[in-house]
Amino acid sequence: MIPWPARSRPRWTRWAAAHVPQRGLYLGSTWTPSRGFGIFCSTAPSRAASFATHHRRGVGAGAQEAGDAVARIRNIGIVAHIDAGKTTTTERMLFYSGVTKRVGDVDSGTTTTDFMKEEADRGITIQSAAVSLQWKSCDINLIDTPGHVDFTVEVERAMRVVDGVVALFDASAGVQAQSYTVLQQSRKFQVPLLAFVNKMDKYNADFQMSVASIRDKLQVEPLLLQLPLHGEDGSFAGVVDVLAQTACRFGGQNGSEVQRTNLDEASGADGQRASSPSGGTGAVAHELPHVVRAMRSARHDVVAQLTAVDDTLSEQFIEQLDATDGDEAEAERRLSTWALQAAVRRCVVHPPHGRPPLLPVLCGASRRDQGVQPLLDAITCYLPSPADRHPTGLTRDGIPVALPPASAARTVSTVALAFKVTHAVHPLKGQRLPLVFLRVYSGMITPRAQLANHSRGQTEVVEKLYVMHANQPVEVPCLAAGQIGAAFLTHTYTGDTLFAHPSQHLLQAKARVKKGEVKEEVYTLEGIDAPPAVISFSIEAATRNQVELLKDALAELTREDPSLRVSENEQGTMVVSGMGELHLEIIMSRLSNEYQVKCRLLRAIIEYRETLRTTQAVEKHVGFFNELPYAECSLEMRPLLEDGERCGPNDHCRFRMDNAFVASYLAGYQQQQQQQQRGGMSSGGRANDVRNAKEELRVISTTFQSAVDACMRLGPLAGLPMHGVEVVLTSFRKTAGSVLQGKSLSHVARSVLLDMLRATRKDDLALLEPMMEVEVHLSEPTYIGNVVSSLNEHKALTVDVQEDGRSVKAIVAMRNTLHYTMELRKAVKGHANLFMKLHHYQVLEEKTVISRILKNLGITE
Ligand SMILES: Nc1nc2c(ncn2[C@@H]2O[C@H](COP(=O)(O)OP(=O)(O)OP(=O)(O)O)[C@@H](O)[C@H]2O)c(=O)[nH]1
Ligand SMILES: [Mg+2]
Repeated sequence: MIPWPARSRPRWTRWAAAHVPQRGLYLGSTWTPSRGFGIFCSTAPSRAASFATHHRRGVGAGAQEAGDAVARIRNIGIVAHIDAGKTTTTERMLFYSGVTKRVGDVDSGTTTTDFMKEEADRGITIQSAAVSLQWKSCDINLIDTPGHVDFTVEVERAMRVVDGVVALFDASAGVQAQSYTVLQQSRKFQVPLLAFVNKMDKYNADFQMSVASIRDKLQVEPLLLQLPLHGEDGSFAGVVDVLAQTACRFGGQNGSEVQRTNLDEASGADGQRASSPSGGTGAVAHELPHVVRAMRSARHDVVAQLTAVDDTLSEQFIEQLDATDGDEAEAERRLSTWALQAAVRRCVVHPPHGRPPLLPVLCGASRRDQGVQPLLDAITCYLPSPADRHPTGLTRDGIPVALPPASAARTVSTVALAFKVTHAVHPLKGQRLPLVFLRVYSGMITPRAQLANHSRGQTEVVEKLYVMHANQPVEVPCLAAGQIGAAFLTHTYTGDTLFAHPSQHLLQAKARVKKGEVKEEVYTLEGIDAPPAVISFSIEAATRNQVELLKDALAELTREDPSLRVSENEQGTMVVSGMGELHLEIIMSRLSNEYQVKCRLLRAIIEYRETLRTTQAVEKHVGFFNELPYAECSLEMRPLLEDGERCGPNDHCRFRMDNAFVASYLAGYQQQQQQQQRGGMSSGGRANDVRNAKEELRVISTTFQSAVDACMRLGPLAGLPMHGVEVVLTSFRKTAGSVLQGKSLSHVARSVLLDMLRATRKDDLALLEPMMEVEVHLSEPTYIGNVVSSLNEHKALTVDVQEDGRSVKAIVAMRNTLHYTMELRKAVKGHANLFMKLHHYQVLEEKTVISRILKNLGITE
């Protein structure tokens, strides 16, 4: 649920079209729980007024205006490793664009986007939060995401709906573990990127090292659009804009005044002299010649990188070469800032094929109010609008199809994706209801619209529409293509697609088929995947009265957070599974603070598994149905263990048919039919026979696969789920009837599999334990020894200190990682970040541990 802070009660703002520009008055109406609706006016273009103007562009606007409005939208995500400064940068963006009147601070818990109590208390982001601002005639919708690995689903769903990403890096650390992960997520959705090397003010900041690590670790070609500018004492003093050939310094209240010095004209052709200010306030006496030289060299590199991939810029460069009699330096100088910026935009929005993508790199220090305005300029200038993106949809058969370009025209079908759910008190109904965040891809959603949820086969009626400003909803008259907003919806979950078709015209998209392109109906958009949980605990309500409250609260929380799972085991104990200790710690805190539920986590549940050590076979087993022999089959159960001791996390139990068996089954079918033909019986043709045989094989395969799924849930050794087993069908023959029936065959498949499992000797089985990959990153490398010894104390299987000397990777049994986060923090005095994920399952050999597990499961040897 959205935890409304005590100091700012929910204020639902409803905007009438009431902007009176001549007199500078902005009118609106608000709803507060205590006072109801009221009209107010302001002399400043407040945040809500700007929303109103922005959203009015969609309503009743002509096609041209609506198209322009889409082109002016920038839906942007800010991603990075934990603590890189995403929230601090967002806070500066809100301030410079006039949305906030003061700059909030992460360390004192006063930022706009970290509004949850848990976020303010810990100084970290837990949930992604959306804010909107206007910058240079663009409407920027910004999603500030968390950097901690436990909240990775928040990044995943933000990446799914944004059109561009700003990736932040800590200038003293370069690419860190989670920066790599979040960038992989953005690549998955092919979202164009900008890089911002933050914290340039730190004593150990190293711009060149950061750029090198971006190049090496992310396999991109950095495009240095800025260089850091240092003061006489060596401290960070601003940025050099390589394309515009200016030096930018930031002064005034919180760096809100940008002073630009032209480096090109004033420095003269020899690059020796100083410069005079151009634009901005405050004059800068001179720039050092080495700054000018560095800028020229960087500009030369940028031109070379861009002309290598962009034909338009190459042509412009050749024209300049002709005009300057082949003087390359002069031709480069004559390329306008605008031409270079346009080329950067083309390369970012449509990355060149067959070579590493170009990644524009900017730098700054948000906490020192340096470099954020140029970053906003770069967002508007280089990142795509919804009109530049070509999202894909899926047909009813799951075939990917390209959606038509984003259009808000009334004749176009409306399609939107629900990417996040929170709970809030409905302003009119007074009840807590799911508030669903939507990204509109096509058409327009208006109040009272009826939307079909194809993902769930339900229909929803939208009442009112909102744009969220962190935890403050602002009512808007519509949500048009390209926009991000929210509505109270009952049946919609994260990842669901909502549709409305004008006059029953289905949304058509182009699908590529062998003979060209055909129009296909778009049925859903691609959903949002939740990562598998890595840690489970049993949870118990403090009193009997609290049990139902706990269940209801967990139901709400799982709806909000798809990476949280709640289940009940065979003993009726409730089990919560999540992405790590911090994730579950936050859930417990929310249960107590938001839901006032008293409960506690009991034991950690280690997800042990069972597996097979040696191949088991059954020959010509006759399966019965209704006491009559139905089919005769031969099966093998084969272990998927590597080196007899480990298997991957995705080596789930599976079924397949032996290739030789499939070939002989098809051949046998044909032979049988030929014999029947010779005996004078009609078979309907050879092609038909093969089709029937293939259909039978399909039925056999799906039936055996579901039998494997069902039978392997309880292993024969300790009743634990089985993992890493492959069941192979080596022969099959029907002994009764002519048509294979799924139900009868399923009975046979299950009984033969259960017989095989029961007959397996204990020595041929083993317990598997989950092994975690633990990654520790240190901000202070002196603690590396403490980390290595603490990992060894926790019986790590392997410990590798990484090349950078400040991170360690280790493989540790999950049972030894419980509470490790807290212990590690103490050992290194808070200078470490720890990330864990399931690495593999390992055969458990320690007799004492095995007997303890069996005892805990109520099995005595
Ligand atoms: N020295 C320095 N510190 C900074 C800068 N930007 C942010 N910080 C500090 O870095 C810490 C983390 O900042 P956040 O803005 O919370 O970082 P984040 O990336 O949002 O962190 P998560 O959301 O928790 O992943 C805070 O203590 C900030 O004050 C900067 O430019 N220079
Ligand atoms: Mg943050």
